[in-house]
Formats: sequence, C-alpha cells, structure tokens
Amino acid sequence: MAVKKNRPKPWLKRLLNGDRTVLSRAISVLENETNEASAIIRGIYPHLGNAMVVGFTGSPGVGKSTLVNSYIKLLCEKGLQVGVIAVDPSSPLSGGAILGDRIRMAAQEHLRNLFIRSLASRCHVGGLSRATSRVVDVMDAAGMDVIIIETVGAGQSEVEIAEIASTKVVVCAPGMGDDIQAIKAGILEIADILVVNKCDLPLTNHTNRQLKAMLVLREALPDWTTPVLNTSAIDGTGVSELSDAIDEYKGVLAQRNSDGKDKGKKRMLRLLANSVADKVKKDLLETTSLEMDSICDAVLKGELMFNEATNRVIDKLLSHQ
Ligand SMILES: Nc1nc2c(ncn2[C@@H]2O[C@H](COP(=O)(O)OP(=O)(O)OP(=O)(O)O)[C@@H](O)[C@H]2O)c(=O)[nH]1
Ligand SMILES: [Mg+2]
Repeated sequence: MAVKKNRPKPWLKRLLNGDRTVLSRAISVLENETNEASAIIRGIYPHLGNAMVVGFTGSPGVGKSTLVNSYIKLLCEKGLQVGVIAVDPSSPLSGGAILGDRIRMAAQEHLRNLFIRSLASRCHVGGLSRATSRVVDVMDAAGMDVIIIETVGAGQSEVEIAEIASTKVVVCAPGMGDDIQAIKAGILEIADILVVNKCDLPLTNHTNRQLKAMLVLREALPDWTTPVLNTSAIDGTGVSELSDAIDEYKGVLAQRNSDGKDKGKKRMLRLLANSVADKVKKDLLETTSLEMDSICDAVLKGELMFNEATNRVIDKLLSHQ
C-alpha cells in the first residue's frame, strides 16, 4: 500500500491533540525504552519547545506536593493544561505512586486540565533522569502548557532529575536552619527560586533570612536574583507571588535563549555530560594501570596538584581514543 510521506501517523495526530490514552501509552514505551521509542521520539521532535518546565524539589515533608497542588489550582483556573511528573528515585516499590496520588486526590476538580504520571527507580539513576526527560518531551508535544516535576531533593540523583526543569524551585520549611547547612550544597546551588513553605509556622522570617545569606555566597547572575518567597501551601498564601516569579523567570530564560525554543538541547547536553562522567568514573575505578597509579602517588606526595592531575587523566583518556 502506498503511504504518503509526511502524513502524521494516526497515533501521532491523536497525541498532538492531547489524547490522554495515547499519551499514557507513549510514556510507558519511552519509560521502558522499548523498540517503538525511537519512532515516538522522531515523531514528536518537531513539536517540542512550547511547554514551561518547572521543577519542585526539597527535603521530604517540606510541603512540595501541597504547594504543587496550590500552584496547579491556580494554573488550571487560568485554563492552562498541566502535566505533573512525580519522581521518587528512592522508592522502587511505591513507584512514585504515593507522590502522584497525593496530588491526584487533592486536585480532583481540575482533572480535565491535569495529567499526572509517577516515575520511580525501576532503572538506575541515569535511566530515571533520561526517562523523566523523555516524559517531559512527550507531555510537551501533547500540548501541556506547564509541566511540573516533583522530586525529593536529597542527593545527587535528585539534583540530576531536578535539573531537567528549566525553572527550578527549591522548597524549604521554617526552622530547618541547621538542616539547611546539611542540605546538599547542590540543591541550593540549582535554585532559580527559593521558597520557605509553611510560613504559617514560627521561624519563617528567620529561615528566609538564612537562605538569603546563603545565596550571597553564590555567584551573582547579571539578569536574575534568586528570590526567597514565603508560602503557606495549605491556605494558598504567597502562591500567586510564586506563580508570578516563575513567569518572570520564564521571561529571563526566553531572553537568554534568543529563539526561545532550544527543544531540550541544554537538557540533553546535561544528561550526556552526566552519563559520560558516570561512565568514565566507572571505567577508571575498574581498570588498573601503572600510569594512574603513579598519578595518584604523585598527588598524595604533593608532587602534583589535584587540578593538574585531573587534566593529565583527561589527556590520558583522550589519547587512548
Ligand atoms: N502548617 C503547614 N503544613 C503544611 C503546609 N504545606 C504542607 N503542609 C503539611 O506538611 C505535610 C507534608 O506535606 P507534603 O505536601 O506531602 O510534603 P512533600 O514535601 O511533598 O513530602 P514528600 O513528597 O513526602 O517529600 C502534610 O501534612 C501537609 O499537610 C503549610 O503551608 N503549612
Ligand atoms: Mg510530595
């Protein structure tokens, strides 16, 4: 049978029209990286770059899901289509389903505008961040205006997932003062917007000041000053200010990225860089070589500076290509 070139496949047409059944199926295919995945990736590619991708991360229990709920409510009331990806890298058993369910239950009245998907660490971390990135793309192609990623910010893998979002909201709670020091530096480092949630509780302003003081240590950007906002997700206080800050940051991103649509290229570069780093580390730790041995020795004895040693190892790796 002669098939006309360039005519979208029926599934693709349905997906681009936001058909939820096709979207769910496409996500499963991408998550499991089965053979059909590449056809989906090729099909959706021309249709990417429209959604705003916002990540919410922070320690367990700070109120991320409750805050995401309030934000979703506000977006849905504006008539926007919202996709939510709840990622729980630490929980292969629940499959992230608990995170997703909490949002689903609280957002019953907006289900028509809402599409929620949970992802968990069925695969290794790199696999999970790759899957999250693909799910973002397919939700984008399916016409979601805003895609929200919620992940518990407790370690390197979570930071990697949170970085998939172009706008990263780091959520804290009041009184976690000393804990803040303990939060992996990485998580504050990636924040585009900081939130002290549960501002109905004592110590909010104290924590807000502490966070601002920590931000001073970060390198200043010419076009954006990370705001530290107070919210109370349970009664909605400060959520519209948070939404405004997210929109404002979207404007900054558009300026930085002159065509406004990089179709996920920066995200792909980060995923590739992480994957290369993981692979190189694994190879280095698994192989024994006299040359590596002598480099380590030289650093230990103070004959070689660490940075110089790093460059030497990179040269060594490249010369083996
Ligand atoms: N007082 C107060 N409690 C809140 C607020 N936001 C959330 N909570 C409560 O904090 C608890 C944890 O809220 P979640 O939204 O599940 O927190 P989370 O960060 O998503 O938790 P994990 O997904 O388990 O990491 C719940 O009992 C919420 O009702 C708030 O603004 N004020
Ligand atoms: Mg949650």
